[in-house]
Order: sequence, then structure tokens, then C-alpha cells
Amino acid sequence: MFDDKKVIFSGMQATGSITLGNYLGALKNWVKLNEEYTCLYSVVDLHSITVRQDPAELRKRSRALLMQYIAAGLDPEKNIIYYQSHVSGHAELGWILNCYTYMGELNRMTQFKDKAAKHTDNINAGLYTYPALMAADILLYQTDVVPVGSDQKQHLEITRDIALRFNNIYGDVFTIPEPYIGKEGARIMSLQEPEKKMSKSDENANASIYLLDDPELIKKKFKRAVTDSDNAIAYSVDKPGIKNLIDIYCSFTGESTDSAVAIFEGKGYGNLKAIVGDTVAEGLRPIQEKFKELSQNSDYIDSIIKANAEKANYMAQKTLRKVKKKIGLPQ
Ligand code: ATP
Ligand code: LTN
Repeated sequence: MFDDKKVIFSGMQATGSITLGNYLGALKNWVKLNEEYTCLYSVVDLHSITVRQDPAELRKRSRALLMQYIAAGLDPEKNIIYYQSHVSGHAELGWILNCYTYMGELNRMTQFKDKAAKHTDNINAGLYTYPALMAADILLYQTDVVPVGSDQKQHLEITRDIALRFNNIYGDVFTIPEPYIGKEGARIMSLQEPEKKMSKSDENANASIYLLDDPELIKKKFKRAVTDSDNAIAYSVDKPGIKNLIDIYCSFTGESTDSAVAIFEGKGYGNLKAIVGDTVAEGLRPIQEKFKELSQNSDYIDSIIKANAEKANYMAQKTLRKVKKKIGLPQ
């Protein structure tokens, strides 16, 4: 819509430090896709406050998250990297789309059910209507493709349903977005409870590898990874711990599952954990170095934040004007 290139939008919440799950499920694919598309990558800070946050921590984490996008390989001159709260169109369209989203649809959202169960003292309306704001993030930029991990599939489906509903009433207002869910890394599991996805807000720090973890700590966490009482290496749903380690290894090395199993077969769990630990520690080293470099260049980060919010705002206003006109808000 904005030039000949198709549009990509994706985001992460500033609820903690980026995990290996976020990296392999989303960020790594963002870097891969960034040549052929107009890409917007947002730190979705408005989504983060659906769970209670400490203000100083949220500010710090949001900036660190934005810097990790860049450190992982996204060029801020070529990609629009910005804070969601700096573009007021997200909240505006979010409200409008709330009015085109049914409670019956929201009731089915598994992320809401999981988070409500985890935060029983704060089941707020924002947590419930989170998907309408996410739909706004995506539809605001006439997005064609949304690269996410498989846990976001349901949110993409509701986004498409809302967009189709809106278009049916008012004509072709929104582009209908497609999810992009990578083959490997789509769902990285917790190292401590491999039946559960790795999550940046997990209280158990041993369950997640963080992008900025020290290499020695990464190796240690892999050594402590929960597997099973058997010692035979196989890629199977009955062995979620081993399957997860093999998935992580393949995501980093580009090896196929079969050849990874052949490499590790007969070598025991200890060996597998050590090799995966070394591979990840080495694989993350360049990102960590770049992050350190960026940390010393605060003015540069400030200028990126400002310039990119302006670009995003310009794009957002185009859609917002169209939407407001269609639904009859006074011009
Ligand atoms: P939280 O713990 O606060 O729910 P999260 O770790 O689930 O956070 P998000 O910010 O919600 O992370 O998600 C950012 C991106 O990372 C999304 O595209 C999501 O699909 C992807 N993602 C999150 N966890 C995983 C995982 N374990 N495996 C693969 N992709 C993941
Ligand atoms: N809901 C996502 C984060 C998110 C997002 C988005 C992802 C908010 N808005 C728009 C892609 C596109 C999550 O919880 N992982």
C-alpha cells in the first residue's frame, strides 16, 4: 500500500528479557525477511501493562528490548523499530476494533485463559481485549505478513476475522494479513518443564535462556535441562526434553532433525546437553557483543526511537483517517 513492497508487522511485549523462544520463534525470522518487505517491529509496551509492571523496570526493559532487536540484526535504518505507545494510532484503532470484536470470540482465547489463571488478582479488561489491540497493531499498517511463534496463531485468526468483518460492512479497508510461522523454532519449550513453552515471564530463571545470558550461564542451564530417565536419543513427542534440545540445535545449525539425531545417537544425554549449550552460547555471542556496543551509544538509540516513531505514525495516520471516515466519525 505504501510503496511497492509488502508490509510486515510484528512485536514483542516488554515483559522480560528476550528468551531463546522469542529469538528462534520470531526475531530470527524477522531478520531473515527484512530485505523484501517494508518491516515494522514494535516493542508492544501497551500490551505489557495488561500484566502489572514496575514502571522503572518497564522503561528499562522496553529500551533493552528495542536494542536487542537491533543487536540481533535488524537494521534500524531499513526497518521501522519503535515503541507502540509512541504511535497513538494503535490505541485509537484498538478502541474502534473493540467495537467490532465479540465477547464470544475473546472467550475462546487460550492466552487470556492462561494469563488469567496466572494472575488471578488482576484479571483486567485490557487482558481480555488484548486481541483487539493486537489486531489494531497489525491492521493499522495494512500488514501482509506477521512473523510469530505458533502460540500466536489464534490471535492472528481473530485479527483476520475482525478485518474481514470490518471489510464486509465498509468495503476494502484492511489488508487481510497472513501469519508466518517458521518451521523450526516455532515453539521452544521450557528447559525445566518441557511440556510448557519457554516464556520470558517465567519465574524460574533456569527454565529460559535469555539472549543476554552470560555464555557460562547458558551452558550451565543446558546441563541442568530436564530430560527423562532413559538415556536413548530420539526425536519423539514422548521425549519432550530431548526433542526440544534437538529443535534448538537444528535452529542454530540449520541441520535437519534426522541428521541431528544421527550425530547424537548413542552418545548420551550429557553429551547432547553440552553440545547444544556450546552451540547456543557461541551462536548468541555476536548479538551480545553488538548489544554492548549499542549500550554505549545512547544518543544513537534516542535518534532511532524518534525517527522511527515518526515514520510509523505517518503510515498509521493514513489507515486511521480512512477508518474514521468509513465509520462516520466527523472529519
Ligand atoms: P510472556 O511470557 O510475557 O507471555 P512471551 O515469552 O510469550 O512473553 P511475547 O512477547 O508474548 O513473549 O512474544 C514475542 C514473540 O515470541 C511472539 O511472536 C511469540 O509467538 C514468540 N514466542 C514466544 N514464546 C515462544 C516460544 N517458546 N517458542 C517460539 N516462539 C515464541
Ligand atoms: N500478542 C503477542 C505480541 C504482539 C504481537 C502484535 C505480535 C502484540 N501485538 C502484533 C505480532 C503482531 C504475544 O503475546 N506474543
